[in-house]
Amino acid sequence: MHFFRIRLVAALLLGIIFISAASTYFEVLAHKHTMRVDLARRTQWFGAGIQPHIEQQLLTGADINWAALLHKLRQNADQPGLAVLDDEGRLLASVGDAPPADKLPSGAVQQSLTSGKEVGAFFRFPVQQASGTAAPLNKQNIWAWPSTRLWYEDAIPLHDGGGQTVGTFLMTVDADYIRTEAIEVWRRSFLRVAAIVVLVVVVTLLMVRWFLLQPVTRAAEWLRRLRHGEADVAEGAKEFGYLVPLAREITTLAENLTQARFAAETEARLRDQAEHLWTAERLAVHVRDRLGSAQLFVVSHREPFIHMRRKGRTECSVPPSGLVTAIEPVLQACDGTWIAHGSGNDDRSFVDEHDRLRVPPGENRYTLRRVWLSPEEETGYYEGFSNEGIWPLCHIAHTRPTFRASDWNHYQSVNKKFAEVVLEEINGTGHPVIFVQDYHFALLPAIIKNARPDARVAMFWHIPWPNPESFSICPWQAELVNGLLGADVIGFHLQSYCNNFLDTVDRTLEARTDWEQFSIRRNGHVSNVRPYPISVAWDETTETPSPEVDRNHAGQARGNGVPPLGGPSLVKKEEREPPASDSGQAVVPDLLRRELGIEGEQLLLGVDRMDYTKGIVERLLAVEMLLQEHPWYLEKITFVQIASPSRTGIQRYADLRIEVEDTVERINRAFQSTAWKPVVLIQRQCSHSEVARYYRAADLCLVTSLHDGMNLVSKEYVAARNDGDGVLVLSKFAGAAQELRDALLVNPYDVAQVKEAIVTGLAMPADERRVRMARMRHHVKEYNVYRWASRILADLCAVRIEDDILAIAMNRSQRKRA
Ligand code: ADQ
Repeated sequence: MHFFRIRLVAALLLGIIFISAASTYFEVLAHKHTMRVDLARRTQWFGAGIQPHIEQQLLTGADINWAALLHKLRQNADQPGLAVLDDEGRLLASVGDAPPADKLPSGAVQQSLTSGKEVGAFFRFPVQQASGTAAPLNKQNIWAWPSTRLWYEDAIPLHDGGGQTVGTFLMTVDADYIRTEAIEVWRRSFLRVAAIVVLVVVVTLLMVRWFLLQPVTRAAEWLRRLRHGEADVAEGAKEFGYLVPLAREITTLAENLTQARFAAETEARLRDQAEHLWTAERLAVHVRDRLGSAQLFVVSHREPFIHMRRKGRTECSVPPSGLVTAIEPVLQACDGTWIAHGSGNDDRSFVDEHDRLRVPPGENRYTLRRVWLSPEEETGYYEGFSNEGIWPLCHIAHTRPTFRASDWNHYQSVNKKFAEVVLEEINGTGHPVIFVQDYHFALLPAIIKNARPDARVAMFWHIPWPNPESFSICPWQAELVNGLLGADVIGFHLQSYCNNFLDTVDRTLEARTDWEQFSIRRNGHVSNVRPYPISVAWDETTETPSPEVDRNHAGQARGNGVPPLGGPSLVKKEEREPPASDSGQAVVPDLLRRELGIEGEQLLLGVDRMDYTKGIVERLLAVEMLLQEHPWYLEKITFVQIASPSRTGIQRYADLRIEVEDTVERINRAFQSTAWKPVVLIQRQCSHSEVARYYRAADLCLVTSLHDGMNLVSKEYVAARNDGDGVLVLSKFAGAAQELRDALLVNPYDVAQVKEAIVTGLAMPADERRVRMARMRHHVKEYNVYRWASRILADLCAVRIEDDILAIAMNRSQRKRA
C-alpha cells in the first residue's frame, strides 16, 4: 500500500509538472510575442513622428549638425536611442544609451538601405559593449545570459528631394524588459504549480485514505471475520462504502459461501444426529434426482418477482408468500420455468420477445414466463369466478358465493390461455413435470393432459374442499371436478378435504373412486388424491435468540408443571386473576413501542389479509369483551392487527374493511386513555422481516379464522419464536389446528371463549408457555415447507405414465386436432 501511494504521488507530480510546464511555455511565448509587437508598434509610431523633421532638414541642402538635431528630437531619456547613418551605413551621429548603431548584428540598416523600406528587428548585444565599439555578436554570445541584453532597432530610410535613399534614421530601444517579464511569468507559474502540486497531492492522499484504503481495509476485515464465521453477511454492504457494485458482488458471493457452509454444517449435524430435517438444499437435491432429465414447470396466479414502478423508479420485489419460499429452491436447482400472471405495472419492460425473463434478478437461475391478462379477464376470472365464486364456496364463512355466466366464461378462457402458454413452454421436452397451484386453475390439468398425456401434472388446492352438498351449489361443479381430474396428483392440506373431494367426485361424475388407495380412475386415467399439509420455511440460522427480543423472564419459575397436549391451560381461573404483568410474560420491546406508540406492557398480535374468512371482527369483539370484563388489562395490553389490503375491488371486502375500522374505532373510543390505545390497526403489506419482528415481540398471537385451509400465520409465529416463548390462540377451524395441538384452540364464533383463551394465554406461566412452544416448534421444524414440496413432487415423479394409456390418449388428441 505504501509503494502504491509513492507511485501514485510520483505519477501525479510528473503529470502536473509536465502539463504546467507545457502550458506555461506557451503562455510565455504568447506574452513575449504580444510585448514585442507592442514595442515594435510604439517605436514605429515614434519614428513616424520624427522622420519628416529629418527629411525636411535634408531638403534644405545645408550642412546639418546631426548630433544637435538628434538631441533636439529626443526629448527625454526614456525615448529610443536615435542615430543617423549615411547611404553606406556609416554612422553620422547618435544620441541615447544604445549599442553602436553601425555595429549592430541584425542587419536592419543594410536591409532598409537596400529595400528602401522601414525594417525592424530584435537582437542581443553584450552588456559591456552596449555603449562601446565591440564587434557584432555571433550565435554563441547571443545566448550567453546575462552578459547580453535584448534590443529592438527600427531603421527608416531617408530620402532626398528626388526620392533617392541617402541614409538611414535608426531607433534603438532596450527590449530586455521582455525577457525580465518572461522570467517573472515563469516564476509565478512555478509558484502556482508548486501550490497546486501540494494541494493535489494532499487531497489525493486524503481521498485515497478515506475512500479507498478505509473501505478496502474495512471490507478486508469483514471478509476475514466472515471467513472465521464471526461476521454477518448483511453487515458487509455498509463496509464497502461507495464501492456498491463490488459490494453487491462480494455480498452475493459471501451469502453463497455462508449458505454453502451452513448447508454443509446442517448436513453434517443431521447426519450426526441421524435426523431427517428438510432444508432447501436437501429439497433441491431430492427433486433433481427424481426429475432426472425431465423439466419442471410451475403455474400459479401470483408471480414470484414483480416489477412495480413508483415515483419514477422501478422496484423488483418478492411478494411475501410461502409458495415462493417452497418452490424457488426446486426451480433454482433444476433451472425450471414458472408461469404466472404478470401483474406488476412495469412487468412488460423486463421480458424478452417471448415474455420470459431470468430470475432471481442478477442470479438468473430459472425462467419466469409472464402471462398478460386484460382488465376484463382479471375482473371476470380472478375477482369474479375465483374470489366471489370458488373462495366463498369452499370456505364455510357464511358469505354467499356469486356465480355469473360471464365470470365463468372468463375463467374458462383464462385457463385456456394459461394452458396454451404451458403447452408452448413444454413443447419439445419429454415427460415434463407440471405443478399447478390453486383454485384459479381448476380446468388447467385436463386441458394439458389432453394435449400432452406424457406430462406429469400435480394440482395443489390451497383452500378447503367443502362437503359435496356445499360444492353442488356451483353450477359448473362437474366441469371443475373434471378439469381437476386431469391431474395425476391432487393435493389438499387435510385428509378431510381429500375425503370431501372423493365424495364430490362420487356424486358429480362417472368415475371409479378407490377409497383404499385414495385414487380416482376416469377415462383410463388415474388421479391420486393425497393430503400434503403446507408449512413454512425453517431457518436454522434463527435458532439462537435474537438480541432485539430483550425479554423479561423474571416470572419463569412460577410455572406449575407441563400441561397435556392441546386443550385449554391447566391454570385455574383464580390463579389467572392477577394482572398480566405478574405472569412473567414479555414486555414489548422498546423499539416497537416507540414506533407504534404502544403503551401497554403486553402485545397481542393478529396478522392477516383483510379477508372475511380470517375472523378479524370476531377477535376484535373478544378483545373488547376482555377489556369490559377484566378492567385491570386497561393500559396493560395492546392489540396490534396487521391487515394487508386484499381483493379490494370486491364489495364484500370493502364492507369488511369498514366493519373492521368501525369496530377498532369503537373499542378505542370506549377504552383509550391519554397515553394508551387498546387497538392499533396497521393496514398495509409489511415486509417479511417486519412481520417477523412483530411475531418475536408478541406475547400472544391470535389466529381466529372462521375457516382456513391451513393458515401459515400460526406456523410463521411458531417458527419466528426462537426465544421459545409466546402463546398461540388458534381457531379449530383452521387446518393448522390439526397439527399445532399445543395452541389454545378456540371456536372463533364463541367470542367469550376467545376472550377466555386470551386471559389464559396472558396469565400462562412461563414453563407452560415454553413447553407448548417447544412442542409446536419441533413439529413445524420437522414438517416444514421443504418437506411439503418434496412429498408432492416425489409422488408426482413416481406416477407411472403407462405406455398403452399414453398411446390411446395420444391417438385421441391427434384425432381431435385432425
Ligand atoms: P391465505 O389465505 O393468504 O393463504 P395464510 O395461510 O395465513 O392465508 O397466509 C397469509 C400469508 O400472508 C402469510 O405468509 C402472512 O405472513 C402473510 N401476510 C398476511 N398479512 C400480511 C401483511 N400485512 N404484511 C405482510 N404479510 C402478510 C391460502 C389459504 C391458507 C393456506 C395458504 C397456503 O387460505 O389456508 O395456508 O393459502 O396454502
